[in-house]
Amino acid sequence: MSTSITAVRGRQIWDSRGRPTVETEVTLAGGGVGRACAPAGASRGAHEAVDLRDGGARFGGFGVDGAVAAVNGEIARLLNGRDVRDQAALDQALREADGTATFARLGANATVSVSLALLHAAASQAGLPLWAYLAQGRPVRMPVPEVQIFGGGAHAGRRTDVQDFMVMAPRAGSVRRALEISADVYRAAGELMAARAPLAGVADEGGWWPMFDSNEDALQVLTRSIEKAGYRPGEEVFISLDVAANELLCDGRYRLGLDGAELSSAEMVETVANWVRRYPILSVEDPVAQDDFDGMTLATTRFGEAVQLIGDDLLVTNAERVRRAAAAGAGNAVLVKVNQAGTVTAAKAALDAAKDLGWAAIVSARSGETEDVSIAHLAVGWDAGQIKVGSFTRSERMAKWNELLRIEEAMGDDARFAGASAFAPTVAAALG
Ligand code: 2PG
Ligand code: MG
Repeated sequence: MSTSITAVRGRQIWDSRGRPTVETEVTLAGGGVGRACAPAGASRGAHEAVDLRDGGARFGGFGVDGAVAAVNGEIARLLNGRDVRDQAALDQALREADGTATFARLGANATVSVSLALLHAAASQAGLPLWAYLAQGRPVRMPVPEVQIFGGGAHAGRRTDVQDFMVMAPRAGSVRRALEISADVYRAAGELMAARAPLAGVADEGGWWPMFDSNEDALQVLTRSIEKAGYRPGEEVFISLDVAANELLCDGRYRLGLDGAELSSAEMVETVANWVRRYPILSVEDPVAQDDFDGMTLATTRFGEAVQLIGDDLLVTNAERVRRAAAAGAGNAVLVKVNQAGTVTAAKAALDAAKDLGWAAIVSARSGETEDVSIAHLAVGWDAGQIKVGSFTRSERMAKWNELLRIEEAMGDDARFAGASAFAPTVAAALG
């Protein structure tokens, strides 16, 4: 059968932080080939699937010899001869073979590269681009990009407490236009920052390395950057934040080092609520820590009607946690990272759970990335509505933005920008 798996081959390659990562190539009897690379997070939730690292002195402990060996040995034996079209069954076989809840034995870096490579191989054998293979003829929307302008937190030596200062242009009408707008804002932000002090380069995801006196100072400069670029903040361009508040938690308190503040969960929510009131903020990710469902519920009650509230470390791309959060009114959107779930099928389940509940979904890159462009195809083919890739420099980011442009062009007249429809209903209504 042409869709039989004939080879699964893993190798060590290097990611955007110069750390080893796993790449897998899957070959089929019919000649179809799929290849995918594992990304790696820096601000990781305790409940996400875990990478297998060699430890020890070599490569700072980040080696992936064990994960590569798992792909070439146990996983290859498990998958050889099977039908690549049974993604769910193959992902389930990986889960059962691993035997842990977090892929701790085989490594999520091994399983995610395998799972995605299987998907690519199936699309290749079907003669379709991945997004079209996933869409199966259903109409899908082009996702609204979230583009980072300043990178902080764990991605920039904690130079700001908030991790990602991003922009969104949900009224842009196309990915192409949304990216042009983001490029203008990125450039304007660099000019404004250079006027204050020499620029200090870029952070892990390509956003300007932040040099601000407070977290709010960054919000002010970002708002001014939107204006300087010639756009109306809160109308044409909005701010999106990833607070990544899990990284701020210290002895049960949220520590904002830049602001000299130590806050309770309720005070943390109030601080973010004040930012939301004062700045054109449309979306906030992880305003509280990974197990603070109560804080997320409070945030949702305080400002979740008109503002997107995303769970990342809180939900870790886990369908069960999405359902638990929805039942508690804790948020209205899920970040979807395939490597948090460990397989394509588990990640899709989290996205489907969110959609069933009327929540929004954002397919996301990690801070450690490669030239792999799978997420551009997943965001389109799964009709996620939104995508988060990082900033507008560094080719591991640009590769994904550019792939979206190719997909949008290939769709031609059928291309439909998700716009306001990408958000949960109350947020979409507020956007108009
Ligand atoms: C996040 C991601 C991307 P990391 O927190 O959303 O910004 O970061 O991959 O380090 O978890
Ligand atoms: Mg996050």
